[in-house]
Amino acid sequence: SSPVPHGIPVPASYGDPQRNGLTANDLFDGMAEHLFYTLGTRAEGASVHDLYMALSHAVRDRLMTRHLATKDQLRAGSAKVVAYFSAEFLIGPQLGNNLLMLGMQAEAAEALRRFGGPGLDQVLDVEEEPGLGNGGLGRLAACYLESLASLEFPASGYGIRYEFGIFDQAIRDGWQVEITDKWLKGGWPWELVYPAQSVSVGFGGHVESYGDEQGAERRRWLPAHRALGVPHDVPVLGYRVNSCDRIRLWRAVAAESFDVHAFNEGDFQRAVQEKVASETLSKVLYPNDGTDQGKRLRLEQQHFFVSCSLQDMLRTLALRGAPVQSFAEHWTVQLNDTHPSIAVAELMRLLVDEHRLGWDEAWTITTASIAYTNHTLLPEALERWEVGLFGSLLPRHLEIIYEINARFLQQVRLHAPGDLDLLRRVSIIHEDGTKAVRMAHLATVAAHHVNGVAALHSQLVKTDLFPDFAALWPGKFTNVTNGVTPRRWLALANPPLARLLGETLGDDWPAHIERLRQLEPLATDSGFQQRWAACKLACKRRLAGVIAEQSQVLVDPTSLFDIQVKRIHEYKRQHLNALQVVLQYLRIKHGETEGMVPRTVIFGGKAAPGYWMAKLIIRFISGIAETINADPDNRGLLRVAFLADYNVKLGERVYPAADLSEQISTAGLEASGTGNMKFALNGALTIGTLDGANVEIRQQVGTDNFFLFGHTTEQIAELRSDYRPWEWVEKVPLLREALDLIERGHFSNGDGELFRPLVQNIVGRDSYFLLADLPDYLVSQNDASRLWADPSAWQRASILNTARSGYFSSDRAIREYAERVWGVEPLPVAMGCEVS
Ligand code: OX2
Repeated sequence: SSPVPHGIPVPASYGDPQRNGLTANDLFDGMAEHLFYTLGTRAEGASVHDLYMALSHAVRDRLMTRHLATKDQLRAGSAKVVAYFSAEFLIGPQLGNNLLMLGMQAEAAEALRRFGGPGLDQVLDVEEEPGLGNGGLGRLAACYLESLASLEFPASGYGIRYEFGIFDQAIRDGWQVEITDKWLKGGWPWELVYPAQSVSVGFGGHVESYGDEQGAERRRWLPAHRALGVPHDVPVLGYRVNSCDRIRLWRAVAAESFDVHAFNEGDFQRAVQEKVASETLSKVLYPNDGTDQGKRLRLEQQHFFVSCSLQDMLRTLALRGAPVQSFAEHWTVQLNDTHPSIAVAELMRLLVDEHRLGWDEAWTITTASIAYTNHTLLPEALERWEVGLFGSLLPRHLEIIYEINARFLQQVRLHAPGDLDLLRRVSIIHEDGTKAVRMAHLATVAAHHVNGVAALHSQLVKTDLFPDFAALWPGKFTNVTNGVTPRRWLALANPPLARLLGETLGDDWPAHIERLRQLEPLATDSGFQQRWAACKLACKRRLAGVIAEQSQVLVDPTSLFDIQVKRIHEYKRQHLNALQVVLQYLRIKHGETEGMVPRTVIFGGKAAPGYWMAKLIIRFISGIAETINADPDNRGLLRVAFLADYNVKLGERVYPAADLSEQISTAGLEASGTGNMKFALNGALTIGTLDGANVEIRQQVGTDNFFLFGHTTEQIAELRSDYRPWEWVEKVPLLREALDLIERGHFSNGDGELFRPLVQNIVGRDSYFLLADLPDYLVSQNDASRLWADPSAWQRASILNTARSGYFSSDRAIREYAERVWGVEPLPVAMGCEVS
């Protein structure tokens, strides 16, 4: 209950045009006020960063009325709310996006003009991006929250406010160097802190039995220590609507800031130890994309944010005056991979131990509210926690998991009497060798739906990953193909194209992405093709500028921009692309340039710091770039660039500038991909395997507008049993020579050792079937060159790629989740003030 009685007038500025007005005038006044009162500086002499902060605060003010109205409506109502649980939210820069959502880009530019200093682009450029994710999985969570808000679904993201996000990547002497990401150093204006809503989370300790008032035996957990989670909310405004959801990120602080007893005894170090240990929980993001390190701190992080979030959700239930029994009617929880799957045990513990519900009732609530998204089939990514470690950190949760497992296995016994092998395979506890908790099994047993992230992947989840579970519960498994938000990835990232689309489809196209279809008849219109090409060229010029500034490499914006950006992984096969580049280079050296067109091959992506082969691949790309770019024989036919520090901000420069999108993973290994969608949406043609969402992209855009190559998933499976990569070497002209050149140090200033492990990896084992796919890949690359040589045919295909990519909007994906998984309805937010 609030100490301030109801009926007190809201602040004068709530709903006041000064704070909510969307004109350049209002924004200018807001900025002036924030420069003075918030930043304590004067407009004269304000730095670019000061202006960024002032503008951000002024824009944030304009979110606040909507944000509070969204919250008020939620608190008062009974609508089911989506809780999207994710250890990663890769939200990207906020200012430009919020201006777009509010429809105030021009106003912001005008307000800045009145200060007479730097322009909007310069101001947007100083924003530090919160790198609170590794790659696709974290970015997906951000796109989904944006679509949830834009479609007016009540929702909250729940995650961790890492003090240090994904490292910044520098390239030194061709090697990746990791630099600590200090995204908070200049102050980050996009979060709202609510210390009063902090919650306490336990770790370690032991469990004991006791008799409750009714004389029933109960279990209770006595944690050895506790940490506090302080909520930091990032508002997520929907596109031109009042709905302003949030991502609630938890920061860990010590329950007591220091041990007074130790302090009094003069042990100053021990006095602050607890504080340091607690804060470590939200200190840093693990920089592995899709691989699991099995570190204790990682499990602590997972439990920390999940426990905070569930307690927070139960608290809002109480605010609504609803009983805990109705949890599943008020909340639907989506687990973004298994990282938050401890939620199954924690929700059971909260319901059974803290709220004293019976097991069966608690289990009904838990299974009615939790759904699980699988993002990978790679065995190295499937989380398992050694029982010893798990039990020492979360003893009560381990008990609960054993109980869940016992009941589940009994169900299996009834279903398949005597099938001991089945029991062993599906058990939540892995029993061979060191006992471990299989988190994917825990999530699958509890979830009401399990989905993969592309049609092919969801199929493989059923047939390869969880065939036993799929036989037990066929209706549980489903597919929701990933999507990306067309606001950030088209309207914001590609201003020239956004303008053209506005003129062609009407200004509100970003809210109605299916309208892209209306471009189809224009695909052969030569006037439209020319305008289309002009947009692309402008974006390529912009990217060429970034490359020149970053690496002093000059690239020709009229050449074919052939781009592969994503985390560096052997299964994603950046080294296949690099090998192809070396072969093109040899063709040039041999004067066999027939059919070649001027190309700029661009790479970007981070390697996990402990992933040695991925780092060597970066070194290899740097090596070929250096050698090839310096070779005068090129005559402008081939340039190679490695873009350092690939992140959301750079992505906004990259996708719009691409002609050709490299999606070349070994079939069956990339669950979906989302970069592939961003490229196609921006009119790039894909060269790709039948993997992940590539399959659906090809179906949507048309097989003629997609360069397909490579073995299928089934063919790869067949090859696997008897694969001798060295036998494939002779099938490719120039390949022997290329491999020799690489080994002899042609791309490493004569160092004949450096790339030997890479060559041996490929020729010796080739676990990712580069050589088996190489011949076909080269054919497809030639097809791409041939089409490029016919500009009108290329433009047509490019336009059709955009026209037919509306399916890959995260709006479509979110509607599918809402209908088929969550059972939630939009809830438009009513508000006094108008949205433009
Ligand atoms: C990624 C997948 O590798 C990628 O294919 C997918 O598009 C993305 O998730 C979003 O669904 N960590 N990252 C992923 O999976 C895991 C695990």
